[in-house]
Amino acid sequence: MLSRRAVIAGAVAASAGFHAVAQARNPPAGEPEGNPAPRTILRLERRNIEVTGKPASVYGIRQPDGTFGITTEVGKPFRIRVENRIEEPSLIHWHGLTPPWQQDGVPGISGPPIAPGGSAEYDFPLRFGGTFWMHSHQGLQEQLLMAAPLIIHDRRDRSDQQEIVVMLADFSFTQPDQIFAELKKGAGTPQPAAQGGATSVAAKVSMAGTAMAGAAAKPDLNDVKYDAFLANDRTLADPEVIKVEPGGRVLLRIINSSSMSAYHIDLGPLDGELTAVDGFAITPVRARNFPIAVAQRLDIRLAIPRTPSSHPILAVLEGDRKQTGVILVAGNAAVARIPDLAKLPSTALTLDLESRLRALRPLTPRKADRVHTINLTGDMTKYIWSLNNVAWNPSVPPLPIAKGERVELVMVNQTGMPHPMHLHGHEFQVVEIDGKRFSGAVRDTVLVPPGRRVVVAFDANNPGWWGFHCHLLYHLDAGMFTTLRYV
Ligand SMILES: [Cu+2]
Repeated sequence: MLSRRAVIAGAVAASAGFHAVAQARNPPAGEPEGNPAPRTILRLERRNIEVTGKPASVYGIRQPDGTFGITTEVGKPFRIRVENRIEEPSLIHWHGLTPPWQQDGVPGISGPPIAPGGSAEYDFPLRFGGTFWMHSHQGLQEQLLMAAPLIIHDRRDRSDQQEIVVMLADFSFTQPDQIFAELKKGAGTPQPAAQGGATSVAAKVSMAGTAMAGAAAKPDLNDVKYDAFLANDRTLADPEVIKVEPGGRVLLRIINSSSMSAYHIDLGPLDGELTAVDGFAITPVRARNFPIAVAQRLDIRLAIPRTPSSHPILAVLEGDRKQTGVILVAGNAAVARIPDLAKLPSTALTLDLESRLRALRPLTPRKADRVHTINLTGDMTKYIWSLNNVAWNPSVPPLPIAKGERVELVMVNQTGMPHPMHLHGHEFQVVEIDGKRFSGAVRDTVLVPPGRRVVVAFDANNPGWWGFHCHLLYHLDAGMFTTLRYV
């Protein structure tokens, strides 16, 4: 998925900057005797990429042969050793999977982070296939691209289709802790007037929409001003160009690994068939434009025209003209240069598509045994983000639930910003939007726009201590996080 150039640059950086780390080779307790499936090694590394012509030092999650993330099969055990080769503690979360809770990768909840030079081992069954991803849940490492694809093949996959993974990310040359400090410092002050060419951090951090707007007000979007938007590590100035078969079939697996940015996927004149969201099958939806919130995934099938042609697959930032993407080329067609600004600004993401999605395999209909109402709350003037007006700290008690229950989470967004809400360790079904019940998509991350009410249902079938949070990185870090716990 990534360019050979980026892979080579990264490999050079890895060999120059890091020495081999001695690993404990003892099998973890409980590992079966005999001939277990080989363990896949994933290394957390520094690597160098080029963004808008300038070098950037970022993180990566790669196998020893340079493969980003992992592609595996349903039914195989997920047997992984994560080696931490960066200079600070880290821990990787398997976004959307349902491991035993101690292997979920949330520091302070699932377990301690992996120290520099250390490693951790994972071994659990994969219950379902689909498009997933992995990312650091430690500090703000995700902003430095500590993320990778996690693809699980299953019976839905066809041998006659070419699979293309497109990983979207937002990028800043400003360090993440500085971005966060500026968000906190700048919160509540009016947006500075346009300063021609000013590139100070303060100017990059938008103060737009500081009032905690109600449902009717214009939503407050994109509170970090990024330097670039990446698709598979590259911008449209030098995009990844992928050869496809004229007349062939393509499966796009689009992963929004951005820290703060949502997009509209623009297929141009091609009709796409959306077949899964967050890995879970839906009744297919045909369109040329699909919204994707932070942390969500879209599986989109395309039929490539028979004539030689090039097909940009674009992601347009919500409420903005900025765009990124990859180019599919069928036959010997010329590759046109695509500007990194769309002709018109896009709209804010809505729930129009979400309300039309129908799970192919919905939860068994059942009355909820327990309902938790979770108000999405915040104070933009202090850049404090919270759930039920409580900013997360380790003394916050977990939401009580019990094993075997059908649980519903009622999320009511009382802020002026959209929040993509993610539950760990369980897949949920969207069952209600603004009071209207329906059998919506099964997924792991759902967008709750300002003023809206979204209800999800899940079965408490994976006991442990689990995170539930807004997936906007700086909202999460500011406290928009809580936990559920049951035995
Ligand atoms: Cu949020």
